[in-house]
Amino acid sequence: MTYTLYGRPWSGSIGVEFVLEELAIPYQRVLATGYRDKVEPPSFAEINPLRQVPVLVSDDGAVMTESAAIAMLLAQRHGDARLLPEAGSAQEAEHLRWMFYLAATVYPTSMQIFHPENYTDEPDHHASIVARTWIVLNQQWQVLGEALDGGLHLVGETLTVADVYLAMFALWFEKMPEIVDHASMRQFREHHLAYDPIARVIARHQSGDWV
Ligand SMILES: N[C@@H](CCC(=O)N[C@@H](CS)C(=O)NCC(=O)O)C(=O)O
Repeated sequence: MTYTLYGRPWSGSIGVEFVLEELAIPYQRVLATGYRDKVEPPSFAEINPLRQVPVLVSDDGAVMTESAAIAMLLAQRHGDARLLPEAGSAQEAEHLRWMFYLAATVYPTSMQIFHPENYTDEPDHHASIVARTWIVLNQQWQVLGEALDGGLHLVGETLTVADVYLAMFALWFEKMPEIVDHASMRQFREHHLAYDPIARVIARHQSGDWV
């Protein structure tokens, strides 16, 4: 099966790219821009009425949205499920918990920092929203750092899709001075962002050769 990934450089689609590359799944990228007014390509608004990326379209036409769900689906379908803990194990439950935490808690908090304009009509309020949200994000960072506890994996001793997905957030905040410096998160970031295929995806974004 091959896929089409609708995304934008450095956006939430990069976490899906990490998974696709890690599992060596063939895919093509389509740049989706102008999500507010002028959507490019125009078909993107029909594919995802929310006009958000990432969107993954399978070659049978099936549309999948929600970055964490896409990542989990790919991990289930490909690579003999090696990125997922054993079905029925305690680690499976733990893994599910972290995937939801990242998608439902850390992701929206991140968006509030990057796009305060989506949370108020008052430009004067942007700075205070962002400042308050940094406190929230840094609490979440501590929680993640404590879960890692000096290790390189959120769950168990091997790479799971939760690690690959967490690498996206580690990348987003890598160079931001406001992020709390947690030793475990720093070690996680240094290891996983330098790990090929994640490093290969990042290099492609850095080179501007996204599509
Ligand atoms: N819950 C969604 C969130 C996706 C999301 O917020 N994507 C951002 C880019 S990182 C976007 O397309 N924002 C445009 C908008 O929300 O209007 C997911 O995990 O895929």
